[in-house]
Amino acid sequence: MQNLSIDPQRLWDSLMETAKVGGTPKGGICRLTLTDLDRRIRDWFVATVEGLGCTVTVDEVGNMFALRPGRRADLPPIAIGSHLDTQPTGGKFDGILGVLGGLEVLRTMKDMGYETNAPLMLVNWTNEEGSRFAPAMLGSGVYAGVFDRAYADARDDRQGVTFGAALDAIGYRGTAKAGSVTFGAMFELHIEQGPILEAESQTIGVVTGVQGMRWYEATVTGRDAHTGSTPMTLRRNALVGAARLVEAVDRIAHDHAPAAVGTVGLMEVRPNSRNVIPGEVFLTVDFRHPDDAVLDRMEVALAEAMRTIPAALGLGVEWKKVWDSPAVRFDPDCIAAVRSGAAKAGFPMRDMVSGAGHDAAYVARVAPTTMIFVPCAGGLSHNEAESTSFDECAAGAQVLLNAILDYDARIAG
Ligand code: HGY
Ligand code: MN
Ligand code: MN
Repeated sequence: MQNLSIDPQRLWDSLMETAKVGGTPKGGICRLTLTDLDRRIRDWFVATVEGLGCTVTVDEVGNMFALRPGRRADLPPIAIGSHLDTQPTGGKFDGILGVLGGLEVLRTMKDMGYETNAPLMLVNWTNEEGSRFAPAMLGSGVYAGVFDRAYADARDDRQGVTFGAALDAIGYRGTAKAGSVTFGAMFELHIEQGPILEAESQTIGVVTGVQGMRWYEATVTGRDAHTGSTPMTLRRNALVGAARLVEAVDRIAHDHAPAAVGTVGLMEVRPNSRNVIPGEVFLTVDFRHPDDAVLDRMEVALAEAMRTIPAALGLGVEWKKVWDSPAVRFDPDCIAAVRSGAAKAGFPMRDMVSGAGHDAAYVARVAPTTMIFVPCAGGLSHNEAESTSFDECAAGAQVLLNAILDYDARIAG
């Protein structure tokens, strides 16, 4: 197995160049899934990997697979995957580092004329973020058989546009059946999106799994009325009920500290007029914990809050669970390849479980999978100020390359 070294400047230049597709004045990226900006970055992806001699397959939910042949076609490809879609106020690195880090691995191998035993496959998963179309990780979820295509196609955004219509509109509905493009393992490079690596001065996170995640939606109903002429005793203010539910979600998470997190991140107040008492509020709940049994207890507490808080204010409420992604453990052989890759590069490392969701969580259901983390400044992500340094990006891509070479040698026996 040769010592190959990535080109840190080329990686950084690609990160900065592609960040312009949806770049925001504050230095972030707003490149929502299945928008024209997503189409542009997908077009760039196809042109770039085809320029390296890869062949690109797109499946029926827009997942993109760039195949680089290896010496032995009898071996299943080793995949490197992540996502190119972003949050509305996303950063330059969330997801993108994983795809461009994989691209740098392919570019390095081409430069060095290096041929792996197994083919390699660079993957861009559709709608990892789940911001425009819930749930998150939808493309990799359909690939792994968690959702079917019809479910994905029917998911709609807050303007009523469906996933299927948006995918067709950008021209990235491929012909390959979801799950039909197979590989033998997947490695995902990603920023940690949390504070641990930076706080402990570690360069590499050896990710052993992903915590459990559950999303809920609730609609609280009261009655629109005049803010000036309606006595406080006659009001049915849906926003007061929603506010107390926000407080309840926060309390439930604190009650299951230190590992639990709970967030109301999206709220729509209707009619949202300054002199109308809100008659309806839509809100979302995001619960996470490494232990699914604790999530069960948090869900019971949420049900109690939904039962009691609106009723005490004379409000109605309808709520449901819209996503349940159980805790995931990654593959020991893949993890060993990452550990070996980080040791070979001489970077300090520590094991950790991912707080954020990733495509790797669903891909792990159908292929040996693991992740590599690098720090981000202050642990900040899903924020335009998200920042990972030149050296940290380079370290992640080098460890990714080393892990791929290590794993390739292992499977070639
Ligand atoms: O929600 C998540 O953790 C991921 O960023 N989609
Ligand atoms: Mn991500
Ligand atoms: Mn994200």
